Amino acid sequence: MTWSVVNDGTGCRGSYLRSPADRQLRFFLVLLYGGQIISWKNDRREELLFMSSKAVLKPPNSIRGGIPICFPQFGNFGFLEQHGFARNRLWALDSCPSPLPPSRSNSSVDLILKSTEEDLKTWPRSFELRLRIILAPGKLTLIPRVRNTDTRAFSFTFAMRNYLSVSDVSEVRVEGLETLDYFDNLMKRERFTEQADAITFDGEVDRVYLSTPSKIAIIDHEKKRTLVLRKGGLLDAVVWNPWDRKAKALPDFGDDDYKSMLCVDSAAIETPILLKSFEEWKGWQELSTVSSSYCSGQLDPCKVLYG
Ligand code: TA6
Repeated sequence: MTWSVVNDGTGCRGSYLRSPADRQLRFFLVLLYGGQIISWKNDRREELLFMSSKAVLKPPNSIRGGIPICFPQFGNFGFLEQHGFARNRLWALDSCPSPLPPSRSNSSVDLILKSTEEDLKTWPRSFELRLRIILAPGKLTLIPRVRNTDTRAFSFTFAMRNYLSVSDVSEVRVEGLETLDYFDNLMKRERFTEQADAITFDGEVDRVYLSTPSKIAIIDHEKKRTLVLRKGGLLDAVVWNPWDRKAKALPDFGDDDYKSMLCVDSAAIETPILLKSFEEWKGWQELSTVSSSYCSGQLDPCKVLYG
């Protein structure tokens, strides 16, 4: 299995990594710009990730779709730019990734982002952010690691923002977050407790769910497909859909795009991650597809969530 590096020749977009199409392995595209996965397809070549119809794939903008990395700050939970700067930086191939347990899949790639003189002006802490991406049949695993290469301790918040492609968001259910507390970003981050037995969507939602279980199911009735998000080292989860008014207000978001996307992120927000000098933090998330849904009666969300 070989990876190919494609440079789009404009030079300003950095390079693509594309795994050659293989019946067993899924199509997959990651940009060095933002260290961002922008496409993941299943063996029916259906795109599983959302990309805005108005996305701009050029610096300095962040790319509205795929899986951007929010670091060293999530949202406006701090003094830095919204969602930090990692998503607006050119990452590199990590030619000598520090060891990780071998993955069963032979389709993995390692990316790295190191703090630059420029970064140190806005966030005076030196770091190395590594991202291992592993592709396996029906599964996409991301393993981020942050090493504090500074002489002082620092803390950060973090998220892997999963822009998921859905058939019709008003028909989607998210299970696994019931009864949890959450910060509502639409209500000045006031804290509430989820009363519903599943999250459904009929308007803008922008919430940070706190200390969630490690499994969350995103059930797409129409596509008879459930996406299962498993995560570790990332206690929180963000659920976001801008709905119509916010979609119109976002320049890089198509007016109707909100109908076919949902963000369900793995995150560390409520309790920032503290790293002493030369310490390293590791998190992980795995997205996998289960091809059935409630109405087929074949899928019992409880089985998905609780095994
Ligand atoms: O999910 C949280 C959030 O901060 C929302 O409030 C909304 O602004 C969204 O992220 C999009 O942020 P972005 O900077 O990508 O436009």
